[in-house]
Amino acid sequence: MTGRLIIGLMLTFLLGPGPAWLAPALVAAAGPEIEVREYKGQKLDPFDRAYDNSIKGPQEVDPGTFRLKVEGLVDKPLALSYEEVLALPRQEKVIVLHCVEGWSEKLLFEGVRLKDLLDLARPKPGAVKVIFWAADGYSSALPLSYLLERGIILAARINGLKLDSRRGFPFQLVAEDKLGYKWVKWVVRLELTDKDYQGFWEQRGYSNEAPVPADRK
Ligand SMILES: Nc1nc2c(c(=O)[nH]1)N[C@H]1C(S)=C(S)[C@@H](COP(=O)(O)O)O[C@H]1N2
Ligand SMILES: [Mo]
Repeated sequence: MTGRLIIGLMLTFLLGPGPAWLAPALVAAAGPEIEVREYKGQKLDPFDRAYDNSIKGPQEVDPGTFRLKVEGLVDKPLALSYEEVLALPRQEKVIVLHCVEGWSEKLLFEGVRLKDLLDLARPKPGAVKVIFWAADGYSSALPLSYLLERGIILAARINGLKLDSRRGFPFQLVAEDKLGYKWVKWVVRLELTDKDYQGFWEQRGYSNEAPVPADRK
């Protein structure tokens, strides 16, 4: 941030104010990203917060070497770079995450549809579940039909800002209508299977269906 500011000031000094057409490009290259806190009249919760309940804390995923793998019961296993994933059509939606601990947060998520991603991998007829594996060893599974029919997305941005090591870079699953423990962060691998699968919290007694209770909606 300070570095960008100094570079910006140096450019201004060296190049002068420059032609008007250059200004937006320089702003785009050097300017800080602005967080969206209100979307279509809805107030959003903040991107940054001190609270963290993840099993191993923040994770550093190297954007250079990272590949999102899609494996298991698929005709065409995938290993896509961050840019390749984001070349798919983008979608944004405001959704509330409800954790079993009792708190909730309303955020603007932007990402790609699981349907578009899975169309590339072509699930085999027997595939019924997708296990989401994360960089911290966490995992959770959801029915393939739910992911496809509900238009579920894998988010790369929250409130207009790119996910970071705390928020779940590169991707967080936006498991609408499901409790927070289904919203896998730091997603690095999808595994399609014909079996039932219990994730990290599910193995410890939490419901595999994980519906958001009606009184919390
Ligand atoms: N990889 C990973 N994903 C995870 C977790 C975790 O520990 N590791 N915790 C889950 C739980 S219990 C909740 S409530 C949400 C919190 O998501 P948030 O940080 O976006 O609020 O992340 C979920 N995804
Ligand atoms: Mo949670």
